[in-house]
Amino acid sequence: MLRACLIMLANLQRYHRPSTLSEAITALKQTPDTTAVLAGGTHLIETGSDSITDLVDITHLGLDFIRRDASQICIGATTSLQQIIDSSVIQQVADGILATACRMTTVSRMRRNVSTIGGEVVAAAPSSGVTVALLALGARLCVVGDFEQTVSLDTFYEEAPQPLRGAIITEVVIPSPPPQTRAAFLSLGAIASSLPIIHVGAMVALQPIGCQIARLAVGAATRKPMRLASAEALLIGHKLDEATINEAAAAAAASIDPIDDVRASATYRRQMCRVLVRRALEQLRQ
Ligand SMILES: Cc1cc2nc3c(=O)[nH]c(=O)nc-3n(C[C@H](O)[C@H](O)[C@@H](O)COP(=O)(O)OP(=O)(O)OC[C@H]3O[C@@H](n4cnc5c(N)ncnc54)[C@H](O)[C@@H]3O)c2cc1C
Repeated sequence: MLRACLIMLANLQRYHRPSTLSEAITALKQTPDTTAVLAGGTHLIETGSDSITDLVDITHLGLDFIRRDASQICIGATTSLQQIIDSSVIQQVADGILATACRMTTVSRMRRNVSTIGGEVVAAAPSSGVTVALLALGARLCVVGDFEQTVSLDTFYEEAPQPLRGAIITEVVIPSPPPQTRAAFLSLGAIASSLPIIHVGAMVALQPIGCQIARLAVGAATRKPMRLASAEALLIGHKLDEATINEAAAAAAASIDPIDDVRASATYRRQMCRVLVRRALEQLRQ
């Protein structure tokens, strides 16, 4: 992949291979406008930007790990999608929706062996189900640059312009879901191997009195992956009965500004948002 990157980036002048995080940050800050982080490199070779003069390879920094403690699961930024699928820790968290999303994001095992969770989050390709599952899981990012900070993934996508110049995502952190948590990830494409028309991720913590936590997210149908806040608000404190589910699904569909392209019209995507949110919530109440 490195060789492909070196060929595809026409104006590349320097390749940095730091062995510590602080060396990587220093290299990034020298020319922040024209330096890119190299993780799996699959997005970089696809986009092949002429403006990139420097690559900072972060694959030797020990950032490929999955750790769980009582309150959270930490996934290092260079952990590959296949490592996530194979992790028994990830399979046990929230009905394994992150592993499902990694599997459904691409049928190519070769790409899953190379693509990293950090690259997936930053590239935020419309086809990525990983970002949608992470939003439903309430993920946060550890970002290290001039200083270290934690950013929620929804804030990361809401903020523009891209806040990552001169900084590196080191970890994706998923809060441990409370007991009685159920989650679902649904995806719709013309055929299984084609680019998706819409992804929906849902997570609820169900109590006898109703939903204590409710997170819904959508991707592929919208320009950026996003939470469905108005639909979530309708679920909090309510049981997942037919009326609540239908109301939340309608609110979800009304709240998005769908893409209109060759794969599906905006009208169809809005309708499918309603259908997939309803199906996801029906799945969670069973
Ligand atoms: C043939 C092909 C098929 C593809 N198919 C799909 C698909 O089906 N679904 C899909 O979702 N995507 C697809 N992609 C896009 C791409 O693979 C993904 O967006 C993603 O997995 C990139 O991860 P990476 O580790 O390879 O990232 P890179 O290419 O290494 O990086 C992606 C971007 O993120 C930045 N970056 C990476 N890691 C960090 C970090 N830790 N901190 C800060 N910045 C960082 C890089 O500088 C770059 O701008 C495809 C790409 C190709 C080439």
